[in-house]
Amino acid sequence: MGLQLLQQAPDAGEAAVRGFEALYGTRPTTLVRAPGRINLIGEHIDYCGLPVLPMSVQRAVWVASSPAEGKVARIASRTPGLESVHFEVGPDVPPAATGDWGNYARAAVVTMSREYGASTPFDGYVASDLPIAAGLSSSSALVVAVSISCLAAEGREIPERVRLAERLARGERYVGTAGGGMDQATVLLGVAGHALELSFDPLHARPVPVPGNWRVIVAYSGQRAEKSGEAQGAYNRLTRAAAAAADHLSARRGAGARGLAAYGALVGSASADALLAEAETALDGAPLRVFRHVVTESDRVQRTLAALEAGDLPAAGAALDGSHLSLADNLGVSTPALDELVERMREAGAVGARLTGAGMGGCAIGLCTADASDSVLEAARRFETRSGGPPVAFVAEPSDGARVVAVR
Ligand code: NG1
Repeated sequence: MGLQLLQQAPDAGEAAVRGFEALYGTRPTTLVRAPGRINLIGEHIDYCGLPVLPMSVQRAVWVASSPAEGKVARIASRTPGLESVHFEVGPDVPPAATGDWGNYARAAVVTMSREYGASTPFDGYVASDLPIAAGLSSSSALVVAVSISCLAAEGREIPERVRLAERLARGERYVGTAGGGMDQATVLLGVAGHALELSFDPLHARPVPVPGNWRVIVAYSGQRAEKSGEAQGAYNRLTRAAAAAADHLSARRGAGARGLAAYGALVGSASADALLAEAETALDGAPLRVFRHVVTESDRVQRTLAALEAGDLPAAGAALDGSHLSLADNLGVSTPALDELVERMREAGAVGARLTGAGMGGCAIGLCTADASDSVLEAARRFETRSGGPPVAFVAEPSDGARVVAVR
């Protein structure tokens, strides 16, 4: 089924090359593919430095590019939601208004300039078969693809990937979201057929094979998951509440670590139940709810990891269901559409389902056996048709991380 969908999808790589030729009148010298990702589990905890379990998928953002004369990088697209931008290559490009997608391209070039000394202007053209602003990390895929294109204009190859992912996680904060490091790492470090156990500070990626009879269905809630304006504010408030909670508990214990950096030691110090009991006496309001989510979600990541390694699909499904509930109840980042979508997938045979990514719109995933995948996919498609959004539903195929592809 996944393969059929891939064949039906427009060849976005070819579209990037053709778009480039039509606009600039020459053949591009470089073509970069940067995949999107789903997060199997471990939501809203990467910014606490806690391990997460995402996988890169077959849908990707593609950038065709060539070095240019002058000082300006031009990045064009006809993909809805991605308008063309141009700006001088350098370390101090000012961001445009919050929510302007061009800020992701600026973030990439500013980071390449600051961290790798990039200074060569380039022309680029973006095409994508990854839905934009749907919670599948189109933003980080774009950041990674533009970064690699920027270095290619200087004649350089993809630098050491773990370091690059860490630098881009910091670099993407240029757009105003206090994000964690999951997305850039998954886009760069994905391995076909595998999920990634990602741990942070320092970043480490351990590929974990996905059992052959497991399927992950991805479907769209019909609501954009755009991190501009209100959604960006809500995301940043969650990170502040998470920091306040850890800060308070850590200080109470007389421990040295503060804020988000305190989570590693806190979570390692006691069971989830013991930590929650301690938090109930010390915290209230948003910090208590967010802490409850972080601690239980971290525990669910470990359970899912064990289930993945043991091929225990029901155990993984139960963890996914628990994650969705906590994201809805403790963090308030689900929506009625996401709640209904996960319910429809469960009814159709998913052993577990949850929103994926930051939430507040975007996509959900349903975990099922290969046998149940047609029925879950059908249910997801029926939901998408009813919700009136673009048809997105597909079977996720864990794919390799970003790469430079020969221009055909
Ligand atoms: P998405 O779903 O791509 O907006 C965001 C953050 C992640 C992570 C998730 C929630 C960015 C670039 N990405 O992802 O780091 O915190 O939310 O788990 O900010």
